[in-house]
Amino acid sequence: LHLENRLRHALQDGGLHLHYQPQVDTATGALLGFEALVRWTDQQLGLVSPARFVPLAEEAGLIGDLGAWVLDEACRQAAAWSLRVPVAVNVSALEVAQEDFTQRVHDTLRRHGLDGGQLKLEITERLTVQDLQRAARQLAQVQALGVQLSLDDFGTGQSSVSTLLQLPLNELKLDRSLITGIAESPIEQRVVGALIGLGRSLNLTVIVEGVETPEQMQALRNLGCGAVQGYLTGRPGPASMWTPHLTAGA
Ligand code: G
Ligand code: G
Ligand code: MN
Ligand code: NA
Repeated sequence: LHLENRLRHALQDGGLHLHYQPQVDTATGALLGFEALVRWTDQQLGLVSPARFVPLAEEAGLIGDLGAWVLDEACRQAAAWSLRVPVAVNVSALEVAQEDFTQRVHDTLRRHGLDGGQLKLEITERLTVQDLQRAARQLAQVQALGVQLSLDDFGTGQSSVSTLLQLPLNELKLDRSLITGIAESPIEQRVVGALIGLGRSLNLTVIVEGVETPEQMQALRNLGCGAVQGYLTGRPGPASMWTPHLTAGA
C-alpha cells in the first residue's frame, strides 16, 4: 500500500520519465524506431523497476492513468523528434481492453499532430479470453488509424500462439530468453529460425530483443532476422541522449 501511494504521487507530481531504446535494421543498422520504457525514481526508494510497479498499477486500478501518461509523453517526444520511424509504447492488454482506449489513442495522436504511422504499440498479454476479445476489437480500430501493433515477449508464457491468432498484428517481438545462447545452440537457432518463418508467413515483421553480443547478432543475421533491439545496438536512455544523434530525415 505504501508503494501504491507513492506511485499515485509520482503520477501526479512528475516522478516518472521515459527512456528510449533504438530498434535497428539487422542488415544495415538503420534506425527503425525507438521503444519508450517508463522509469520511476522515488525519492526514498530510488529506482523502482517497471517489472514491479506496472503489475502494481494494474492491481491498484492505476494502469489507465499510467498508460495515459506514458502514451502522452511518448507522443510528445515523437512529435518533437518528428522521425519517419515510430516510437513504440508498451501497453498491457488490460489497458487495451478498457473502453476508452481507442478514443484515448486517437485523441493523443491528434493533440500532438502525429500520424498513426508514427506510433507503435507493443502489447503484453496478461488477460483472460473475454478481455482478449475486447482488446482485439479495440486494437483493430487503433490499427485502422495506421498505428502498428506488435506482440511483445513472444515465446514466453504470457505471449502465446493463441494470442497471435486472436489479435490484429503487424509485428512479432521475440523474447530475449529465446536468443540468450543462440550463438552456440543449434536448437535455439532452429527455434528462432522457425519463429522468423512463422512471422514471415503471416506477413509480420519479426524483431528480436535482448541482443547483447556480436555473436548473437551474427547468428540472427544468418537466420534472416530483419530487426533487433538490445544493448549491442543501444542501451535505453533519456531522449536528450538520442536527440544529438538524430539527423534531419532520420
Ligand atoms: O525496461 P525494463 O526492462 O526495466 O522493463 C521491465 C518491464 O516493464 C518490461 O516487460 C517492459 O515491457 C515493461 N514496461 C516498461 N515500460 C512500460 C510502460 O510504459 N508500460 C507498460 N505497460 N509496461 C512497461
Ligand atoms: O518486455 P519488454 O520487451 O518491453 O522489455 C524491455 C526491457 O528489456 C527493457 O526494460 C530494457 O531495459 C531491457 N533490455 C533492453 N535491451 C536489453 C538487452 O540487451 N539485455 C537485457 N538483459 N535487457 C535488455
Ligand atoms: Mn516492449
Ligand atoms: Na519483451
